[in-house]
Amino acid sequence: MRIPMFATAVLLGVIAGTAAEAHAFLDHADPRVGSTVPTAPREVSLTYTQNLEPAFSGVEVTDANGARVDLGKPSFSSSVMRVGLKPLSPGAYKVRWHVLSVDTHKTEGSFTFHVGQ
Ligand SMILES: [Cu+2]
Repeated sequence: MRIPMFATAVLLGVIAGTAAEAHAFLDHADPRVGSTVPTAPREVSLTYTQNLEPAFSGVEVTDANGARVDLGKPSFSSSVMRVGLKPLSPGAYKVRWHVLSVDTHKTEGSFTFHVGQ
């Protein structure tokens, strides 16, 4: 029985390790990461792999000159963070986010999307 018990312990260790690493990573975004959208989006929606702690999470959207184009305070619903956008002209936009997940781990990242051709 030693081998099966050892195998079980290893398996449990793998499961625990996976849970500890399960921070809130960006699962998907709308507009999608790196995408080009034909018309200006009204908001950026970010969906994470875990529920978020709104008080310690935020997002900024800037244009090619570094000027803010988001409307400020994001809204939250479980694992989703949204922020409204000013009317965007064609061009490149950068989304910078940081979140604190309910497991108290911080993650951050950024990506761009394009409006227009
Ligand atoms: Cu975590």
